[in-house]
Amino acid sequence: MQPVEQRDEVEMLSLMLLIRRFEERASQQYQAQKIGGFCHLYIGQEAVVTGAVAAVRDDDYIITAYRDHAHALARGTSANACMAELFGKETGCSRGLGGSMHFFDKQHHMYGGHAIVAAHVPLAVGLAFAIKYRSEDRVTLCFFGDGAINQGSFHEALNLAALYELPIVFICENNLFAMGTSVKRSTSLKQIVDRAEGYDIPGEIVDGMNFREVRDKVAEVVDSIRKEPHPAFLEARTYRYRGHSMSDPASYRTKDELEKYRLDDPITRLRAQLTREGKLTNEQFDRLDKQAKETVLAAVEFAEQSPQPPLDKLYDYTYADGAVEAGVPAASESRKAGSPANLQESAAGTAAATEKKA
Ligand SMILES: Cc1ncc(C[n+]2csc(CCOP(=O)(O)OP(=O)(O)O)c2C)c(N)n1
Ligand SMILES: [Mg+2]
Repeated sequence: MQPVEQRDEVEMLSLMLLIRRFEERASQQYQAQKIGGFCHLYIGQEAVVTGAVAAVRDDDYIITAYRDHAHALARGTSANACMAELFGKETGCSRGLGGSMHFFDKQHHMYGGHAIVAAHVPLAVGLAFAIKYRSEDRVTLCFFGDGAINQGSFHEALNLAALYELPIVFICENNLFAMGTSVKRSTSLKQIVDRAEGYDIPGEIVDGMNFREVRDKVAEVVDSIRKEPHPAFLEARTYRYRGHSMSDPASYRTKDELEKYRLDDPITRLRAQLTREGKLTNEQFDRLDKQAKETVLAAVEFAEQSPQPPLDKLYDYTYADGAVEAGVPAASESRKAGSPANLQESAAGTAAATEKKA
């Protein structure tokens, strides 16, 4: 990708289209039972990650929660590798072992894909700590939902980031709901951004449906962090058009509310801005959309044709190298372990290893 200043807005619009079409197709493939496990769609929120990624360098770190397809695509992970991961295939970005919630792409500095709400926020702080420790001028972008801000790990992480003045931007994607719970019912604050104040972290609200506003604000904050490392907090106000996951009919909100946000669609908005300014024609837009759809269809074909991970890889990456010496059964041993008794033994081994370390 190009450096920030030259990153073309038409290119970013086509990235938003790719994300939108990818997820629409993923939804269809999920319903056709080609995709197992959970699947959370990002449709409606595209301007947040696209705007943020447009404002950073390729070697900056990003990390997010389980609504992660868009974050990987925005970072440059191919649609093929993303779709194959959804299909649980060996060619997927997590070798088919992670699935929808655990996209990972070290090459593009995308550090997940994390299913436990707010559990990745301390990891993000670890990434930012590594940057400072190595005296680099990178920045970590940590995305999370409104549901994360009341978790203990979130508070611990913000405290450390502030105390150590770490180069990190906390980006809360406030889509108004955590599963079916409205943020008004879960959070005592008038506005989420006020969370940052308690830790003396500068915070601002951005319109998460507006690509340009997100990009410009992230660029401004990142520029200041590169000059002098410090944490910053952005509350991006956005909306997910679909339910929490594929199995959620989203009956806790009204059609009118959904319609209001659809009228403010981030893709339509950037398209209108570019068209007004004479930078995009309708024919060009249609071509970009067609390309996005073709890329995604090719990704489905790629995922279909790709092999399953071999069975003997099932337990790989479960334990760190060296865990066996510490008392955890070897992958090859645990592979043999089918019975509950053996599984109990494994658990005992893990407990023994933990005890030894403590
Ligand atoms: C620690 C923990 N508690 C509960 C859950 C179940 N859970 C999964 S998603 C979710 C809602 C999170 O909402 P939010 O952070 O706003 O993200 P969004 O889904 O809106 O993107 C919950 C409670 C979980 N995964 N982890
Ligand atoms: Mg939410």
